[in-house]
Amino acid sequence: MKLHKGSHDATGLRFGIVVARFNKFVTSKLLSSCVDGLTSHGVKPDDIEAVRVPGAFEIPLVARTMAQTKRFDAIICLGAVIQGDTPHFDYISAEASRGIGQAALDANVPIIFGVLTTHTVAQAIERSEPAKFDRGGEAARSAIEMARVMRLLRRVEEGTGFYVYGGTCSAAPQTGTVSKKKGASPQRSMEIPLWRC
Ligand code: INI
Repeated sequence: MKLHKGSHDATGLRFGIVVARFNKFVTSKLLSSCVDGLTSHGVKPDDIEAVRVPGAFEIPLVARTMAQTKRFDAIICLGAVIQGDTPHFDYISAEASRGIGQAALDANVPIIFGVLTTHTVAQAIERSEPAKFDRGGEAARSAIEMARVMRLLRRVEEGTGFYVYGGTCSAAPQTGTVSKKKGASPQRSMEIPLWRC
């Protein structure tokens, strides 16, 4: 069986980070452990660009704009929404998660949800701590894996890679046809090996 999946080797990949200033005592830790996570997997510091925004509510627009430039293999969103006495928390966290998901689909680029949504300040702090939950480092690893998966799938579109199926794996490759262009004639399509994994 040959199983292709996104690895954590990040050499040559480029990342954008959008980080909220609100609750900076938490988001600055998310940012530093995220950057550490990227560089420790081989990303060059020059291949990381970070943009600060006022709060989590502003993250989706900036994430989508960065993603649409096509200069990045993935965008990582970092923020901390902490529950208070009013329903404000619900509006901010719902809009941040919905908007970030929508931005990824609109731009067709992986956008990672590294926004903490917690009941207490203590929960937010321990989730940002590299020695505890390390959500910043986790966001970095998710971004690398998604960037690799998307590069792999795009190579399939170009006819130079292998497709990975969900479901049962087959031991031997089967042959499938991949069109180089949408609606291309069979003559302009190419046969490539497909492993059902
Ligand atoms: N922004 C956050 O990132 N986290 C919060 O906990 C938060 N709370 O609780 O209010 C928050 N509010 C600001 C919001 O994201 C916007 O920046 C603001 O409403 C201006 O649009």
